[in-house]
Amino acid sequence: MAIASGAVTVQNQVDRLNIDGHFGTTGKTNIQGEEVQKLDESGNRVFIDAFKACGQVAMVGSEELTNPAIMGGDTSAYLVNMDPVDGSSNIDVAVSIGSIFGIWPRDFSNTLNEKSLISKGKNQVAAAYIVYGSSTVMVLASPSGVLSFTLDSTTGFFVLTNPDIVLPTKWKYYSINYGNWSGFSKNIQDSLILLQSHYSLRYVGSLVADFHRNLLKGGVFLYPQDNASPNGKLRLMYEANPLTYVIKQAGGLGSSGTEDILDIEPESLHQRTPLILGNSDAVESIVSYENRS
Ligand code: AFP
Repeated sequence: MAIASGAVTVQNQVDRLNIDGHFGTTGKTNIQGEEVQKLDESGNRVFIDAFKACGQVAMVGSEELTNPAIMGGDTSAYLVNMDPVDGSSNIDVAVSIGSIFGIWPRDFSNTLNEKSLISKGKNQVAAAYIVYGSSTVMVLASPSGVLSFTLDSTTGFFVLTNPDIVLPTKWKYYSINYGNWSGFSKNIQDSLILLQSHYSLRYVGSLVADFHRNLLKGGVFLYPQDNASPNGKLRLMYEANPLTYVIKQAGGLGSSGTEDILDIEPESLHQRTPLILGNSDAVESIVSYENRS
């Protein structure tokens, strides 16, 4: 409910971006070295306040916070890692953006500190994301499956619109930033040549929007390492882990190219990872290409 109410507030901010002049940068740079957009900052605050108010969350790690936000009481049982506004480069140009959340259980036998947030993806108990696009959709994943809600802007409530999301076996899309081609390994280039001869390329530049399309229609998203980003660009704790949790519940896979994303032993809150995410057969074939000698 905290994620849902936060999403309604952020959606209202997105709707009024140009009217209220709430677009552009804050002039600040975050721990990733990226310019912080005004919506990044306000979106972060909205979800931090929503988690504080719900009383169930003990600590939040965020793309927009160098150090985690500690909150909640002695009984607050969950830890959250989030990307409050994903796809910042698309905010000012009215292209779909999103919010991503990974939810881990709190270990009450340990002192609460930043290390508490740095836990393997497979320890998540749930994950969620929001797409602020042609419609506003909230997708929730838990051991009982993946379902989605759509925001009814007349009532301000999220309505259940898909009770059982399962990845279609027949897939048609692949998503990658071809602009990085020259920095890719020969094996990745070869796997892309194979993909381009059978599948359609779709790339929005907002991970959550590219992921959502591929989840519903079938497909694979790739952000492999390249010369510029030898560890990949995307963040393990609040981009790769939550979305890999979702796609696995829906019947797919997420890999770094060498291991399952959810098995990666994390070292830091903002670490990056290469990412291949989508239909299992697509991910397995790209991984086998990538590891050809
Ligand atoms: P943030 O705006 O949250 O940093 O997200 C942008 C992003 O991490 C992800 O949403 C996109 O898939 C990817 O970066 C786009 O990167 P390129 O501009 O290098 O293609």
